[in-house]
Amino acid sequence: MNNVKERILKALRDSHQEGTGQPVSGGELAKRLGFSRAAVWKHIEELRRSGYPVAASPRLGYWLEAEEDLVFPEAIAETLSQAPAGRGRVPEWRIEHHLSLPSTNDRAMELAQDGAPEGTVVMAEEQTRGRGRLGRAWHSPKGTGIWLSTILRPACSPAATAAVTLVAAVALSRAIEAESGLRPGIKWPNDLLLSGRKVGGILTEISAELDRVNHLVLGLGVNSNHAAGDFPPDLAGLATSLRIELGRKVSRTALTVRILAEFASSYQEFLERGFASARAEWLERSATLGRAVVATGPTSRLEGLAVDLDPDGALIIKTPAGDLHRVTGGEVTLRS
Ligand code: BT5
Repeated sequence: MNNVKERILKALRDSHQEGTGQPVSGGELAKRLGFSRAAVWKHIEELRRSGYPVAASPRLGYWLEAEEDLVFPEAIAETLSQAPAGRGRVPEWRIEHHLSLPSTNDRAMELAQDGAPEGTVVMAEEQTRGRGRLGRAWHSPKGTGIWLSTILRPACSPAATAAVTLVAAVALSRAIEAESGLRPGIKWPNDLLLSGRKVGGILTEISAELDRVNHLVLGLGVNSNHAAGDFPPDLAGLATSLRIELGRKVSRTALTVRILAEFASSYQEFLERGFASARAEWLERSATLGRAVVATGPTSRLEGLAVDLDPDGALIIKTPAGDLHRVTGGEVTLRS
């Protein structure tokens, strides 16, 4: 988005946040930005065409409708630069915000290939081809969730990056709890569950050589503001949103700030001390341990009890015969 539009959005948002709920008059905007009223009008029209709900009244001026449904990239960057927890290894988040993309992971992968730095974040209001693992689809309709991917460049082996998904799951669960009071359980390796239904998922993709990671793209999806009827029939019994669980909408901007801040500090700790500290919290937040599970791989099927998470992040399953197995990939289903 260009600078002028960001400044107009900021002026509208500031007036909203001051709690006055007052529209900003065209004259006032023109004065603040140093433009003519006609130029302000033109930019507002463009904002509206790109999907921003700017309301206008000839007598009152302009204001934003449904503020909690909008993500403000500049507000996210500004708040993060002030939050101590946001100053982890990632010195500066650089946020690229789109109204629509096929997949934020695809865009982040392209940017990473072109040399974009660690901390580059791609967000989209909607994804038209959002992806889960193993070629599965991720339902990402407009304005109802957080669809975000970030580029990381950890100096570690490809094998060690599996733990980044688990570190991110802990950070995501923590951020959701801080923002909503709800405490999602983590289902190994990448699902976040509330009331037994999926509220978020993580897709980690890497570009690597045999012993060295070039870059990693961490994709996070959180269903924040879906109403019950917003899920397609095939997800109706499987998925939930923070709004459904809480009975009110959440601010996607505030939640995004929390997610990035929590992740920055967890990631720094992971780089300095390895997976140990996240592991302890993963165990506390786990929705998998102590449950009867079925682990399926391309050619294998294992039933048993999930009993532990090993120091590398592999799930330990105990079969009815008492054997312990390490599971490092594939699918794990909870049995009721
Ligand atoms: C995941 O895959 O859970 C990873 C999801 C990652 C999504 C983010 S959004 C930003 C970034 N850009 C992308 O393109 N992707 C990432 P997996 O464990 O394979 O789960 C996929 C399964 O979850 C699907 O087969 C559905 O059953 C279910 N599902 C799809 N959309 C869902 C949604 N919005 N909420 C809950 N469940 C969903």
